[in-house]
Amino acid sequence: MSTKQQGSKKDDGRDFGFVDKELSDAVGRMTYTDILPLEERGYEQTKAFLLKVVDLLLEYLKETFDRGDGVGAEDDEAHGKNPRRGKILEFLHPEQMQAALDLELRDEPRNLQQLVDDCAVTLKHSVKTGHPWFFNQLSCGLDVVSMAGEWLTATANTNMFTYEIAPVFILMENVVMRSMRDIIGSSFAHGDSILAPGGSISNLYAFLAARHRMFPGYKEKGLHSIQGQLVMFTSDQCHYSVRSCAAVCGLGTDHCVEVPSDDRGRMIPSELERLVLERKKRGDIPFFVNATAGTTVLGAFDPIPQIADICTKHKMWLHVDAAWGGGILFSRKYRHPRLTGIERADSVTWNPHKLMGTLLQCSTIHFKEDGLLISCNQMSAEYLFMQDKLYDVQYDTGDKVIQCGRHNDIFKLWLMWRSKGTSGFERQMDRLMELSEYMVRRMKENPDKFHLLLPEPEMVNVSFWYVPRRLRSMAHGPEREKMLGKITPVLKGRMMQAGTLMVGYQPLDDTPNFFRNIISNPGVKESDVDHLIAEMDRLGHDL
Ligand code: HLD
Repeated sequence: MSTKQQGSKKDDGRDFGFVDKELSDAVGRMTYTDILPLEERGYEQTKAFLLKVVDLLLEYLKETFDRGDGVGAEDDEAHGKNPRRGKILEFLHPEQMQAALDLELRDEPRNLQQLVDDCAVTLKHSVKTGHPWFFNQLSCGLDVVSMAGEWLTATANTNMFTYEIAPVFILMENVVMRSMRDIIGSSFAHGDSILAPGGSISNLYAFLAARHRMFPGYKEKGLHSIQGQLVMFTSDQCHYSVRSCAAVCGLGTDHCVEVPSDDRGRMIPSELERLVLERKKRGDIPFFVNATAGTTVLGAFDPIPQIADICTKHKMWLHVDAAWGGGILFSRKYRHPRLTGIERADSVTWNPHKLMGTLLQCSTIHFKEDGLLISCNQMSAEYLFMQDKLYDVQYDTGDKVIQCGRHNDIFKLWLMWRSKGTSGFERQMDRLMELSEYMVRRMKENPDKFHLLLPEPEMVNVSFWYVPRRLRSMAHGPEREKMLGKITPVLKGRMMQAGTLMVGYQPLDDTPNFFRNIISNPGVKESDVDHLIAEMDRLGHDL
């Protein structure tokens, strides 16, 4: 009897990689009741099943680093060339993907061979975000040590809310958070930190702590305890999550004031002060300023020292959203002037899953003042946070946060940091910046084909238009930008169909669509930048 349970034309994943995907017939026919935990004598078949899954993961890893040049995934003598060689993805439209995959849940159990095939099919159709030609997102790359950490985390499968059930991980969290605060600056040494599910929630924690610090009555009494309209300020280039704080926390987005930025995307401090005074004159209460260290599109750094002066003068909380740019703190070469003054902030968001390359997701929020998180968020759930436990309950973190269960996002970062050392992160940041400088240089060498929006980007964001042949002799101006803006998504579509390059694009205010390239994958080399330059031209010259 075949161990395969479905006879339809759906993709069975058998052509994914060259690894032998067949479990023995006996094990392949087994189901979940024959392995751990239900079958306590089922270790051998459990192991056989898991080793097959690990084989598939390693195959995916090989493909992730395969540029099609024989490095990474090997071809197989018996089966020929891997068709996914040098490809980031094989694009299918949602309805094609739907038709290709069997995703339906059934009443009956599926056997272990089917589950192995399910894993193969899933990996086969996934986008290899660790591929060196994937320049699409702020988080690119696949750090192998961090991945090993994630595997361990999944197996240890614990919740981070109490020391009781996560003793080692809680202590690691303390060590890593303290190290990150030390890097922000000595003024943060005695502060507090927590990991959050994403930078947006980290920013929300900053908002909540700031409001609690200034209006401690809000927690019990709510909106009526604040006599006046709270107002927050952020640049017009900030991450949209800052505006979301205003919506979620009852201010309303009208009271999240957008401060104009300069032509490089940096908040203009004199505009901030003007808008603060304007709101004060109306009787409002300006209380929170978000400075962005590394904007999403242009990678701009708001001038923190000047913004900090205004915050001090008007008694406002200063939050620095360094979700993106935080990694640069490691670099003595690039830290200044970009992040100069960050130690004057009251709170800092910093996402290791972006520039530092920790696996998704890993987001942190740091406070200068200790005790605020617990005082702001504590609900004292009696069934979890008993005060008469065997150990010092200060090690329980669950009552500092607005969620209850908290995923273990620390081990993969801790293990990665152990592997590189702090100096390794510094080298990584310097290398990413140097590679971005190389890309800018290469584009400047080809001014007919590439038009840079910023000739000297502050970070690893490189924003540009690709210029096809027919527009190369046209003078650059609003007319040509409009045409390039129409070509950009078409070229992106071609990249995805070819599967050989992924670069993000977007419009920005009145500027039509342009590409935003990100180098945050430490596996990228100069030759990958050269590939990008050549591939864009190959796919786009006739547009
Ligand atoms: O908000 C964003 C978060 C990420 C990320 O965590 O990779 C925006 C982007 O990426 C992005 O690539 O624009």
